[in-house]
Amino acid sequence: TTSGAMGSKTIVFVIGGPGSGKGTQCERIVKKYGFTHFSSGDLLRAEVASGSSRGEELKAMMGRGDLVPLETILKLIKDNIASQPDSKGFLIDGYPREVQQGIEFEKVVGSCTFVLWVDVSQDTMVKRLLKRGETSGRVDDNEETIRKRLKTFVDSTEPVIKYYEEQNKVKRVDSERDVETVFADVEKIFDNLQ
Ligand code: B4P
Repeated sequence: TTSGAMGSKTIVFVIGGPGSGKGTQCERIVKKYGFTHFSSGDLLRAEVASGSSRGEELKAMMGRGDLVPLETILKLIKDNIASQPDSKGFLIDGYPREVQQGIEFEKVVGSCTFVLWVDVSQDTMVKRLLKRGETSGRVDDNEETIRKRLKTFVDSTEPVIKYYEEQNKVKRVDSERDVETVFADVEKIFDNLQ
């Protein structure tokens, strides 16, 4: 079933905890399958980098490990999707992070084809983020914020997985393993789409 402005285009929501490997897998998917990739975190960091006063507020929220307001992130994603009318499909990475974000997106943009759930233990997430924090310069890759991001994931984003599981739309990959091994499982999912 399709709805909204997108007709029958493939829309994949990529969901996983902080440091689960979503961004990493999305890069590979784009290279192999040619989807258009939007990372909600990258879009927000670009907004922060623009130096607007709005950006300053967003930076503070992200630095606390909080979710930014639904309207802000939905508008960024919607505008970016609208700018790529010829794309064959979209990977929406890091969105929805709360059930309401999913509901609003499907109302105004289009229905999600499936959810790719990049699943990994909390211990592994913390380890990967601390390692990245040594070089990333990200305001949120420090121990205190990482703990808060994990809590936000459990409280707000795990219900998203449940919401789409009830619609039989979730495809899970075990991201505990190295990047190539995880991607081999991702390939099985995307090969079956063609
Ligand atoms: P994001 O930018 O989405 O941050 P993230 O969860 O850390 O994911 P990222 O894609 O960067 O990292 P990945 O797991 O691939 O969000 C940042 C903040 O923005 C949020 O906290 C929130 O404040 C805000 N935000 C974003 N979306 C929002 C929304 N929809 N609504 C409201 N607010 C929103 O990789 C992590 C590390 O692990 C990397 O260093 C990578 O090299 C490594 N790694 C990955 N896979 C690995 C593997 N298999 N083995 C070993 N290492 C691996």
